[in-house]
Amino acid sequence: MEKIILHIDMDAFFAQIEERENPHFKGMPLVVGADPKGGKGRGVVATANYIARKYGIHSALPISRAYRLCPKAVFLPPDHQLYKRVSASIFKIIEKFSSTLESVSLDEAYIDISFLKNYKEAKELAKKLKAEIIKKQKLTSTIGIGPNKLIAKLASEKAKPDGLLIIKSSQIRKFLEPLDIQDLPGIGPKTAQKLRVIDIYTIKDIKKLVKSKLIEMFGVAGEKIYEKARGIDKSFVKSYDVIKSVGKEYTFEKDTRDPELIFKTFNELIRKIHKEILRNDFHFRTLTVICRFQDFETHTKAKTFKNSTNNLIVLKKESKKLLLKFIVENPKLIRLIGLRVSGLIYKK
Ligand code: TTP
Ligand code: MG
Repeated sequence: MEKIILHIDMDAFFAQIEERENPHFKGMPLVVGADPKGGKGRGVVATANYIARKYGIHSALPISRAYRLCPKAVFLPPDHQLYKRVSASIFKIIEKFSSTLESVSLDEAYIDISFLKNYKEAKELAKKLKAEIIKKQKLTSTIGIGPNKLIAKLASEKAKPDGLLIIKSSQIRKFLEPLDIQDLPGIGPKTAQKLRVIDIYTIKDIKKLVKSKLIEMFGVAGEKIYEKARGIDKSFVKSYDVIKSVGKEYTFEKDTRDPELIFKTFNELIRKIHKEILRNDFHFRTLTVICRFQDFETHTKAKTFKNSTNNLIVLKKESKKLLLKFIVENPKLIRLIGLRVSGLIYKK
């Protein structure tokens, strides 16, 4: 089945945080990085806000060049501790929208949202995610959505700043073809130069080259370029808890509060997870119940045992207790339920 992948990247991350912390800088060109020392400074630009970018200032540019391009800009040293704290808060928000999350950097992540039924729902989720980051952190982000990581990332790059762009499978060709070769991840300046020499400038041009030609030019990387130019990317969203836990989720056909249906489904999840635990000779210490409500709000409840276990009766009893709490505490309709066991120990 086709996947739905979401890529999120904060806009001008360090600079935007500095603007938030120092509102009097709003509307001015702002550069975060090394001290320009009146044009004599060494070191580089970490990032610049979008106003400063209009002067040609961007990440990794020597700070002395940035100073020459716009001497009146506000130049600030980076406050990494602050950015890390903000990043952690943002990831806490993102996590609530999908348990399959891969963090790429402080301000960038992929989440797998294939549990949604269609792109309309994906758009809704993306809007909520953006809105929650604005509400809780007063920061704008950009989201790209597509059938794989490559397309999701390229979509968000295209939509920056404060954007949301969805590229469905049927739109990939039209979206990719006009892009510059260097827009394609994996094509750096050197690869691009070799391609330009043979009059290849756009992704559409790349498609004129047969696979063997690309392999001849770039080795294994050539094959990847061939695939990417066609929007093909088979890589997974590498959730860090994938191996450390066993989990299953189920999205109901229709949001529900029918206890019979909910518990019947839950029993099924328990049975599947238990089977997987036994098959892998795992014992677990923590179990987590996940409940997503009709408005996508996702909550988890967890219980950690003193000793690890693989006992079905314990799993059933304790996880159902947690699920029951959700139902009692919250009157909203339920969209998805999930169960995960973690703190796994291999015991034969
Ligand atoms: P990016 O997401 O690449 O850039 P950005 O968030 O500033 O701008 P946008 O996404 O809107 O294009 O990087 C995130 C942060 O990482 C950035 O704010 C600063 C830091 N960074 C560096 O310190 N050096 C670099 O060369 C890059 C690219 C980023
Ligand atoms: Mg960013």
